[in-house]
Amino acid sequence: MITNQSPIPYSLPPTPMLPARVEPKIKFGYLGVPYDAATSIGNPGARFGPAALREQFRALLAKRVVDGQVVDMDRGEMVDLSDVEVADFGDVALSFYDQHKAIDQVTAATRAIIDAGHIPLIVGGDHGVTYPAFRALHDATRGNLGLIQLDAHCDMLDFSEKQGAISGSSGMARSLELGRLLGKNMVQVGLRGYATSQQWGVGVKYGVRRILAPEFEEMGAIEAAKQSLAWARAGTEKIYLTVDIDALNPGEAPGTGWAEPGGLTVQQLIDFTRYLAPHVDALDLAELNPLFDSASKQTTVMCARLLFDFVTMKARAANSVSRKPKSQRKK
Ligand SMILES: [Mn+2]
Repeated sequence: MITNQSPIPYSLPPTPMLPARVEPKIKFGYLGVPYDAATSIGNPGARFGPAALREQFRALLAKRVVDGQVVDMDRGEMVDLSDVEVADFGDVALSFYDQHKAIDQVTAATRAIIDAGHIPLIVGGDHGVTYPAFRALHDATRGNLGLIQLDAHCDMLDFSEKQGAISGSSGMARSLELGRLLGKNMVQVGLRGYATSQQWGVGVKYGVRRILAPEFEEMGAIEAAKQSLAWARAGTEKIYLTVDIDALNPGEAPGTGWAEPGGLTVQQLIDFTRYLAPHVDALDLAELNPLFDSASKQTTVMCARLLFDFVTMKARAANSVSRKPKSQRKK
């Protein structure tokens, strides 16, 4: 007889990555989703992303934050992180034999982070992570939601014999079917190369907004971020941001599942994310693949920077709203 042991879907209580020095005002929750069974058509290895990024992110926080303070050199400004907590919720204990069970586990674990009052930082794994994590935010919210997706690809596969209906290629189609993500509040940024007419057509059918990679280049990162935010926030309660590493030029970010030619620069991604961060309620990073990263781990280090930016920009926005009069802010 097989004993049906219920898996532990996440680590509670979480362990601190950046402990708050006073009562925390903003809390972030790092959750790994070490799953890449849904990308069997690309490079395998995204399952090692959460552990690799955890190590880099933890080290970066430990090295650069002293006494709760860090200097944001992109702005030449001190950022007070003394009331900011970054907690590690561990990795989801995933089912590897039942994909539906696995995505339910990701939704439950993400929901636990939201319910604990932490802003989810969900780290894949393949891009199949977005649908179950976004579903947790959808379940926890009453109104409409916005979704901004940085990606080379649409991820709007309806069904295929190879990938079924749930995979790293179908997350955006499934998210649109949830009901309170309207096409006009979904923004796909960085699409390029070639897609099937089926996947392109899903976006057209729902009226999804798109900033294609050449358009992004033409607009610049800040204008693209402003436009994305305007679309995603119109009539919505919360905004979810998903970053597929293959949005970037693979020359700058080789550690990913599919080296799609062309793409955003790392600087553009940083500028885009920093602009949006104060308005984003949940973030996922997907398709970081340490097996294909360079010897210097440049893609993993870049992802740690992105998480750090997300934390400092949100902390800065929260503190400047509640503490500093406008006249004291640096122009
Ligand atoms: Mn993707």
